[in-house]
Amino acid sequence: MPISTYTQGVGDAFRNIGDFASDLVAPTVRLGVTGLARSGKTVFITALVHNLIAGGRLPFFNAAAQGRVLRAYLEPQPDDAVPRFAYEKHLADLTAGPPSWPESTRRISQLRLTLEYASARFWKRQLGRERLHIDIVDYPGEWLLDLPLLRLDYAAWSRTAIKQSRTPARKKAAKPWLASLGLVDPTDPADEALAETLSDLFKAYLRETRADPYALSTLPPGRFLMPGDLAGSPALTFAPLDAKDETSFPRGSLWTMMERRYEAYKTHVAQPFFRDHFARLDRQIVLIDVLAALNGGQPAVADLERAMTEILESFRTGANNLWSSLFAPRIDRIVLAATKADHLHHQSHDRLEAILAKLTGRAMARAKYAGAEMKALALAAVRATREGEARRNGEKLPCIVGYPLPGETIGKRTFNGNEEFAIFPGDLPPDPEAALRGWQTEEGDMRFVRFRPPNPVLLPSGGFAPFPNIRLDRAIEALIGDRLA
Ligand SMILES: Nc1nc2c(ncn2[C@@H]2O[C@H](COP(=O)(O)OP(=O)(O)OP(=O)(O)O)[C@@H](O)[C@H]2O)c(=O)[nH]1
Ligand SMILES: [Mg+2]
Repeated sequence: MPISTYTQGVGDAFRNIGDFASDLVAPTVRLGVTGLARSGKTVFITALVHNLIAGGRLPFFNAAAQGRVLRAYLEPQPDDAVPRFAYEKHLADLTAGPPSWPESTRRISQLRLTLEYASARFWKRQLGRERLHIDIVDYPGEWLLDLPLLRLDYAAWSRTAIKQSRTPARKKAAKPWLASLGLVDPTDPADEALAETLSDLFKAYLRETRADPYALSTLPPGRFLMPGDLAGSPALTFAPLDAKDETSFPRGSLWTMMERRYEAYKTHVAQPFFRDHFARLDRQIVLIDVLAALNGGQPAVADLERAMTEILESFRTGANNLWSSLFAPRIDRIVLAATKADHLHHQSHDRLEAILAKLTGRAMARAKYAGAEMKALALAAVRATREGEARRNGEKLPCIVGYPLPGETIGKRTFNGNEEFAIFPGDLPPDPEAALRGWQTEEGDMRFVRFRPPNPVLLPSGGFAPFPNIRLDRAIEALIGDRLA
């Protein structure tokens, strides 16, 4: 028997054992995808999964570039109590005619993607193809803001929340809530209707600061704007009260009622999330809409920095107190990604990364200290624009071309969603510091136009071509590349 056939046979025997063995012990990596509302979580997960299943070109994802990813497919997820990420529905939206962005999602969801791959190591490869389960968990970044609450009692939280609402950036939005708060005596008897009114006014204030023209990031409690399935429950119907100089409150008072609900929120809402989901993550990507904040001007940027510092604080592992050892995740790699980079010409992508690094610099240094590896990058999970050159006043200028969403306006022009249009996005400044102080183009304030997703490309083999993207492969490599070695 020629030697090659012989070794082939041995290889096959090993391969069978290998397949069998990996069925029993296929390793799992739990990948958290988070970010504040509208930061791009749903689009990112859909594009990532579709690119892997459809075999997209991912030159900076080593395993794919080396042809070692043999197959990618979805499998039923192991956690029966968590809603499944509606991959098929989101994909259908993105590939419809005309394509549209998926709907906003308000709660946690999960999806299991399995990769079959060949190891990069020769001897491991002889044992046959390997399997890796990737459990992708999509959850609102707002929920991470609750971690500090676990350490605050109701009185301390009330003081902080009232102080924050009086800062210049928030004062105006908080006015109606603060006005009613001023009329309330917390020693008065508990009153359900009053609790509801105060809670609604407080939530309205938080909501307003998220919208234009404030574009501020949000404050805890995280479920006030992202209630998941808990909207309307007593654990979500409370608000801060002004204790003034009181330190003790009679039983049955408004204060004790609010305090009890605040504690219920911590015990029954916040803690289970950290224990059952957050603490089990291995890898994490945090998506950040840096461009929206730059668009909102200096106060929006400063506030995003605050929110990101608080969110990233949750990832500090190893700090030695009981609280952190209970809830600290075992995350050892974190990717921070500025999304929607397709709103910029490629010359500015590195600049966007530099701005993100600056914005999250302090928080990153602390997390590094705690042992997690961190990387900042700019990406577009679904690239809605292409680059072009346009002539203006006889000068050739780099521009981006796409289909503005119906209702978007530029000057006097309103778009219907079916016209391609070229815009000059303007360059980000080379000095990230300057961008954080407030970014202006030569034409004055930068204002982004939102584009619809690109036209889907149907493949002869059926199915759709993977979405064009910017640096999605680098994000995948940074998140799981080492697990496919
Ligand atoms: N141009 C462009 N727009 C994007 C991209 N990703 C997201 N967007 C835009 O951002 C919006 C929000 O994206 P989603 O993926 O739904 O964001 P999310 O974080 O899941 O939002 P919620 O579910 O509301 O928390 C989309 O509707 C798009 O308008 C991208 O890669 N390119
Ligand atoms: Mg979503």
